[in-house]
Amino acid sequence: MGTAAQAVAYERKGDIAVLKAQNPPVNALGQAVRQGLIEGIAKAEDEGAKAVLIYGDGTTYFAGADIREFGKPPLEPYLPDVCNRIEASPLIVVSAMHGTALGGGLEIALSTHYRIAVPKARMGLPEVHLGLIPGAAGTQRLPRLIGVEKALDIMTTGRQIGAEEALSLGVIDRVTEGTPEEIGLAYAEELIASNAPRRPVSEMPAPEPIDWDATYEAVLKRGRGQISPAMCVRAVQGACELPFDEGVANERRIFRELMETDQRQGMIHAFFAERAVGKLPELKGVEPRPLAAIAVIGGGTMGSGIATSALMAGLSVTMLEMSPEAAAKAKDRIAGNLSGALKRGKIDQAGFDRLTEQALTLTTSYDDLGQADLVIEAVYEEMEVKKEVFRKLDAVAMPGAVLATNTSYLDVNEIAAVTARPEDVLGLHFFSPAHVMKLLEIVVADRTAPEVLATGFALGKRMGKVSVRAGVCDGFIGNRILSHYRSAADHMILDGASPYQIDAALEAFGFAMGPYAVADLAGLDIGWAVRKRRRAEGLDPRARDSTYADRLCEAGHFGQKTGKGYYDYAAGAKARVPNPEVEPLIEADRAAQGITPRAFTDDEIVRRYMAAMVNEAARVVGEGIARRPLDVDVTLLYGYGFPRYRGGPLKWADMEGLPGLLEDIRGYARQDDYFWQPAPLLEKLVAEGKTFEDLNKEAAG
Ligand code: T1G
Repeated sequence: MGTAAQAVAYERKGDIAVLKAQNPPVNALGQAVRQGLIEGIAKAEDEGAKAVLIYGDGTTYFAGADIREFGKPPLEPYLPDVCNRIEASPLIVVSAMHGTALGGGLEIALSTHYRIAVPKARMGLPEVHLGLIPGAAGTQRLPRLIGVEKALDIMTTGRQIGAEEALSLGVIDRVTEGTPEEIGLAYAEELIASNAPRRPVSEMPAPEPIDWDATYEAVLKRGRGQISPAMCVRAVQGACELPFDEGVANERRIFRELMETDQRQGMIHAFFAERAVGKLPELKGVEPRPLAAIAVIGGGTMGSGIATSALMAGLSVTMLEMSPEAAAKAKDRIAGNLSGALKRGKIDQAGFDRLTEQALTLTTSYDDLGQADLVIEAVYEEMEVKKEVFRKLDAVAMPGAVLATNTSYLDVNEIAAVTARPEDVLGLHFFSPAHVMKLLEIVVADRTAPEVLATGFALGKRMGKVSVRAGVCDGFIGNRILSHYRSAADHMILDGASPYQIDAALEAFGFAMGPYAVADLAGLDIGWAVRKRRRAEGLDPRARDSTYADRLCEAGHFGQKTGKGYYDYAAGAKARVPNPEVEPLIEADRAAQGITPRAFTDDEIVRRYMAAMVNEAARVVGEGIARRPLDVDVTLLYGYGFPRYRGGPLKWADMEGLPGLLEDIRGYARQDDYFWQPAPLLEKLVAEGKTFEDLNKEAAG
């Protein structure tokens, strides 16, 4: 980052001293930037300037404290002191904001006396997404500016607000077109000319109090175990009940406590992991192929979702269905998806019309796929059906077109082998609903060319996905691990636990939904088909099997879509009413297997469930199906509802301690040495005293 003077350039423009942050890529408030601001303010005062303008060079105003400094000894000047120094200046200090003024960035702006932004600027206090709270008096200044309720909404959700919303809330004073420097200088000159007063926010009256305990409890419940949003309430309470400086000290105490938590470690890990996951050595210097027009084969739920996501990413889409009627149904599904996006404000009416009328083409002929840069098949999940599609594709797709299968577990090598261009084939495993779920597993077959992999990542980026490279195996990364930890749960049911206790225990651990509620949502017939396939392929005689779930499906109970599954949905999904038919089926299964049920504690349920997840994840990394442990973490965070504040299963395992987990697994193996074989990688790490994070660091080089 260089010296303070390099990090914050100082320039006089008449009576105005301009402090321009120069710390690419996001003007993070690293030590040199903080020092540069302090020195710049002092210099402006010494030189007798009448106003100071602060803005960011490049793409954005300050995007926050430098997250890379977290967990290391803090360096002076501390950000709260920088804010106080700016605010205390006798000069008028103006912020001109563009890009994303986030966290400490917005806190710097709140310590200036006037704030102007370009229309596309966004801002917020996203510290809760890092397991923290604002730590540079944001919890003290923002409520003074806009009131407690609105300030808490911004802080506890960590959401970004646009310039217009910020203006209407009172966070900023002006929204003006132009460059930050232009609009900032003009505003500063106007303020000087009108002899405008300084406006230190800290000197504004303390905001009106609210019912702090009720608000704290409500926010804590909404956090599903994450604590920092609720701690924002206590910091803001200090803004109402304490003098400013004591309120800042209270905020700092809470901030420092949170800095030491596993939740902060987990969430910072998630932040960097979701950025590292797209950085693969084999992609370095590899140019993706052009991506303007894609085709989707199959307009069912998945195909329509994929088409919707591509349309919203600005790609033109040709949707192939088997008949005009099916094509029309696909168009209705896509229009339905897009009207949801319209309602959520993701697109406007003009965008909706353009996407449905111009960007989308329907066809029933493979001949119309000859211009597509990339084709994704999303047809019935049956190998022969997919092979037939790829034989036809091979005959019509233009040379260099990327041919992708959306299969969720079938062998991509086998599909590629029916074409004369296996190097152009890869898997693009979207998650349903494909236009909403961010996870995309990019499955690399043996012959997939590097630029085809790069094209998969480029498509994922265009669609706003978090893409993870996966090797070919049954279930790739996520579904393979899911299948294993679901089996651990099923085994616990056979041995005495109930699906309802398991769901409750895992929701207390932080999952949005327990495995049986998830199964009801996805459809029990999916798992039923997998179990039948696996039995047909031949189950290892040592593998534990169960029949209660099959009996439930045979009774026509597929979960939410049939009104009953593990739960009875007559009273609605949120009611979580157990289906009384389930327990007798479980008891019959136990009796048939001669099992005497025993009690499970919630802790044991979580421990076994997580041990199975970590053990299979270690296998998936050890076999190279996932490149690094962080790839598994990102997959489980973005596709399987793993609680973000725990960082992902392998980050959680590191923080829990690998030796203890391995000891548990070895203990479970004494009861079932088939299911609970310790993963070789886990044994190796424990033997070498290493962690999964060490592997991530080794992979980063
Ligand atoms: N510190 C350090 N590095 C950061 C960073 C930050 N705050 N923000 C981004 N980066 C890196 C990122 O790792 C990536 O690095 C590169 O910049 C581009 O990021 C006291 C304590 C700003 C919206 O939480 O939300 O202030 O991979 O790929 O998609 O109260 O980055 O290139 O090596 O995400 O254009 C609060 C976090 C901090 C903002 C830009 N601020 N950043 O998105 O680029 S806590 C945040 C973002 C705080 C105070 C508290 C996004 C972005 P590399 P990118 P992008």
